[in-house]
Amino acid sequence: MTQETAAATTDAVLDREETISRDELEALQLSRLQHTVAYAYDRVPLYKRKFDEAGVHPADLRELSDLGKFPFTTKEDLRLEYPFGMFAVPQHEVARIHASSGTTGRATVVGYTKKDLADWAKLVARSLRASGVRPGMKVHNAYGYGLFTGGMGAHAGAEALGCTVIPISGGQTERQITLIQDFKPDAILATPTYLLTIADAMIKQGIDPASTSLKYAVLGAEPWTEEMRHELETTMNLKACDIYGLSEVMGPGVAGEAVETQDGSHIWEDHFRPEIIDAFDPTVVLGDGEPGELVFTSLTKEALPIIRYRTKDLTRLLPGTARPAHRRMGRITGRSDDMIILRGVNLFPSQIEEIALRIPELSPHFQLELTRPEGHRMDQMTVKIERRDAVSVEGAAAAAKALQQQIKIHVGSSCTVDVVDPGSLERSNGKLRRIYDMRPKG
Ligand code: DLL
Repeated sequence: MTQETAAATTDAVLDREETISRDELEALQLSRLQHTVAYAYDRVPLYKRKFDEAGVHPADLRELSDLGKFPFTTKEDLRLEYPFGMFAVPQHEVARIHASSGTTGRATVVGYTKKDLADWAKLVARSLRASGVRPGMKVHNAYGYGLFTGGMGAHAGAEALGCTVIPISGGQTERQITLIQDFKPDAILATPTYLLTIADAMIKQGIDPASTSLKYAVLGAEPWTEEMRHELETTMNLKACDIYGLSEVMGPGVAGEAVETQDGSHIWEDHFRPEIIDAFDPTVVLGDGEPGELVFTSLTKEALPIIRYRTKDLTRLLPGTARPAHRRMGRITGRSDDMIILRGVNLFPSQIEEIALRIPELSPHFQLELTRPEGHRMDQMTVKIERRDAVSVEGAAAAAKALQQQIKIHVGSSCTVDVVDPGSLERSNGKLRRIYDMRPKG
């Protein structure tokens, strides 16, 4: 597709790299990859040590497939090098630091040079534009500001695109609703579960969520399903697209979804080289289309070059569509460390979301409780899920039975379903916790 035709189909001026051919893109990837690998080796002791131990040298990278010879980087590496051991530039060249809180152990710290920040803003702008956002639009940014990359990352991208940004951050849902009513934004940026919280709170206040000025939602930072997209689009009368990213690789905007196809996020491959590996045998690099763990190598980052970072996110690579040279990623089914193993069956919360939302009596508000009752050797799972407002108690009982059966059929696990009153489960303010693990430790 030429630049003109691409621009015509999307009614926007695209970056040149969005419209180049796959061959041209791969040539760019190779030269950027060769640079990054040498740069990381020369500047970050951890990479030098790991490459030396693995017996590989930057000069061994002659073609893209040679990347498979290089060792992986993990979250543990970043933790061990806490706080700044992975930085490839002196501290005075680091313009910004972000960090992930990390539920266990030390935080993961990431840094950006001025150029990194400019590239990041450009890629978030590219993602937002793909998802329908245009210069001049008002953008309500409900991703959390602070050390989390969501708020400031999305903010800078919306500004770079030429939007008017409303930096509300996450939480204070009543206030969010007032500002949506008063400022009349065109687009909202939030986690899918937080947008659900906002829609829900609107209904409670007697406001029809479909009546607002919002036309686009760009949602990410947690797994969500096509069923959740349908739920949000119909309740709020808007177009909802996915945005993906992670702090270690950059933040939001590693990949973004096109509103005209809504078929998964395009990975911006001029800045990141993705691979899919077998999560259980990482020596196996899988082909396009095959499900496994997503791995990224940065191609342009200065402060924190990242080589073969194991994301733990499970998905697959698909051919590019709206941006033909850039491959898409399928929806993230879950993280390998969020996988529930219930009596030998692997299960992710997103599977429950998918099944539950097909049952009209049930709402998208649910949580999974894992227990191991006294004297039992087997784990048990209870799905606590709210019924929809208008549903009777008898209707709810039938829905519970249906959900239990559907989970047994589609996932293969037996579980208990507890349908609870509307509004009784905790609401999301950002990334929602779905799993409550109450099993005895050890
Ligand atoms: O969540 C960055 C981000 C902010 C992405 C805002 C999109 C929007 P972290 O806190 O480092 O960064 O968490 C990264 O969140 O490895 C995935 O497990 C998950 N994740 C992010 N985006 C998506 C998505 C930000 N679109 C981790 N779908 C990642 C599913 C997602 N999971």
